[in-house]
Amino acid sequence: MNIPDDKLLWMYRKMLQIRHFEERVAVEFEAGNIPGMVHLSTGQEAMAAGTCAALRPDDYIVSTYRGHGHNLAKGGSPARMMAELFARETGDCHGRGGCLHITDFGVGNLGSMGIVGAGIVLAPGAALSAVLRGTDQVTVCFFGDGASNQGMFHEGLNLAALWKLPVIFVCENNLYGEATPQAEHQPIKDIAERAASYAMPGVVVDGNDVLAVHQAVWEAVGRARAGHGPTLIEGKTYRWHGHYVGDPETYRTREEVAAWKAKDPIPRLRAYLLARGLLDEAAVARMDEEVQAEIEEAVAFAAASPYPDPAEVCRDTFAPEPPSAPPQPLPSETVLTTAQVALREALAEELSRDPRVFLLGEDLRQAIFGVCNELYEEFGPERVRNTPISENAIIGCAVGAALTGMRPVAEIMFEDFLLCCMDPIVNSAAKLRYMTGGQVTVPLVIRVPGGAGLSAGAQHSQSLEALFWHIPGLKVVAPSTPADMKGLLKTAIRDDNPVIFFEHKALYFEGGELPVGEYTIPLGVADVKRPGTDVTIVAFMAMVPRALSAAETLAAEDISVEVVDPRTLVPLDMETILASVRKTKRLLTVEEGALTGGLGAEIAARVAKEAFDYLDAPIERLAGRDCPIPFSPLLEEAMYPSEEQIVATVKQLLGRE
Ligand SMILES: Cc1ncc(C[n+]2csc(CCOP(=O)(O)OP(=O)(O)O)c2C)c(N)n1
Ligand SMILES: [Mg+2]
Repeated sequence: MNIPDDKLLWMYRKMLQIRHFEERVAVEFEAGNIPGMVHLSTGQEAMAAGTCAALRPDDYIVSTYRGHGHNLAKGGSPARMMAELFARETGDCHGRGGCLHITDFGVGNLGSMGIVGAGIVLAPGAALSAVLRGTDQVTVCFFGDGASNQGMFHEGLNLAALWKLPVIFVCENNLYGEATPQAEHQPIKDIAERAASYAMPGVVVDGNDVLAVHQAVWEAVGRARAGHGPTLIEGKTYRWHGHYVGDPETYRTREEVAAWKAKDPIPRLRAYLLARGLLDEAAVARMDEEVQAEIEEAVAFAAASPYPDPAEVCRDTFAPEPPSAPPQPLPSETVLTTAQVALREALAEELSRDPRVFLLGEDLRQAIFGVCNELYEEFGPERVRNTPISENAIIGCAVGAALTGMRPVAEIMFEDFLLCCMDPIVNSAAKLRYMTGGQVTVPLVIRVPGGAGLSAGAQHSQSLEALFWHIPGLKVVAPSTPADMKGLLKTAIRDDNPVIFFEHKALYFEGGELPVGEYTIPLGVADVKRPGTDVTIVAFMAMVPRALSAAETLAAEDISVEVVDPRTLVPLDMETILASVRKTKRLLTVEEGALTGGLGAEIAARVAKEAFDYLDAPIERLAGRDCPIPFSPLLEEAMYPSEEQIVATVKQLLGRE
């Protein structure tokens, strides 16, 4: 391979920059100027420089907590990265990310993952997004030898290979995962061997030979851009420092470290450049001085920069709301239909309206609840994407695509399976905007059927809304009628934040009035499903029809119940709930999820704080029992608040037992 002279010099300078930057970081860390932990890649510079030399500015990388070198090689600013490590407002992530999460979106660094292996499922999403947008951008995913044992490695490589996505998986095999040598964490020596099981090329290179790294990546990039799919490249390399600065390093010998230092990639390339006459000793010294001066400037910039303002600690948890249009009345003409039809209409309208929207999930072509079945026929397999049974890859892919300009709508087949992909949901989707200091937006929707009533047993029936309400950075929608489902789903798809959209299975086939035509419903606006004056019931999802039925029964006894359906948990319309409680002076919450730590607990706490003086009775909560969900219909029904219990509790609140 004939590497142009300017690229050879660029790689030399880049390795030098990474080396000086990181060695200075070690000094500043030990001087107490950098909080937390630092993970250095000293010794591995050829991997970052050789790889990124094969990329264009508009290509993407997904990085790791050992990512200073990746960021510099992709074009990141040493000054902003040093300021980030110094925990300053001027840092890349405004002090929200630190060493573990160095990100410079502007140069195509989509993020550094502190979770081992997490990036391996995001990279296929960025690559898919490029394909769907019709560009030939490629995505490089850096990860370590240890990460190749994660389930996400399997899911990510399988999906990328299956869909022939333009990803280059670059494994920096530095022979250790923290303190564990490779021989103790996997039964193979060459991780690249694993490529064979995904029918993709697997290449082993000397990771301290920048020219070998560059050549392998260059070829892989060529294949990826030409539509021939991903490659797994393994570079054998070594980190000179421990896993982190201060690591006691009891797991390796000084001799081993010395032997690898003798294979330092920088003098190796220098010798080649001197021999080729591309550099002379004077030029070498000059370049070294220039790079040192640049690092000196970076430190001075960082040290002189202000710290972030503690008053802004929550900034960038969510993307800013677009200016809100005044709420529109829903179309007055309605048809009697099901939630399934309402959801399908919402998806079809948004797919037609916005080319950035696409659907992905398991069995979308012929699903159990069938919301997407006809959409597959109508919009085709590119935009309604059937996936392998790989929940991490489904959500990871959606996150990667959302970061890079698409608006994916992922379906997880049952709510219980959300627990199989908690990492991409909670650690990636919910946090990426915040921990990058607001550099990225993650506009994705996760639709998920849940709840009980179909004798589906403990692993297909849970109501986990409360669990996700607890995660800052996620919006949570939990509707109860076909009309709300349609209007809220359309809004969720247009939202710039990750939204979990809970759909109750038992409501799919319930009849309901659906407004005819185009409309949306804003998130964060509760709906008073029935006005009343004596007691407020705040009910959720399948408990809304039950509460309405109880209210009807109670009306016959001259008890007037107001039923409030919050419809969304994040944002939560406390104003409507408080206004109702201030009027009725009594509150009952009714939900299907477990009582302990449930939705009612949070609402009760907020009402007790904001409207204590108005309450004429203690707040009551009815919820699912604190046990797993049983199979037998009799037992299952005993799990949940019955209409009779709702009636009895309302009477108790009024002292009319
Ligand atoms: C899911 C997860 N498990 C464990 C850890 C703790 N941890 C951080 S780095 C690391 C070693 C990873 O090794 P490797 O993938 O080889 O990367 P390297 O650190 O060698 O660059 C571990 C176990 C983590 N951050 N995330
Ligand atoms: Mg390692």
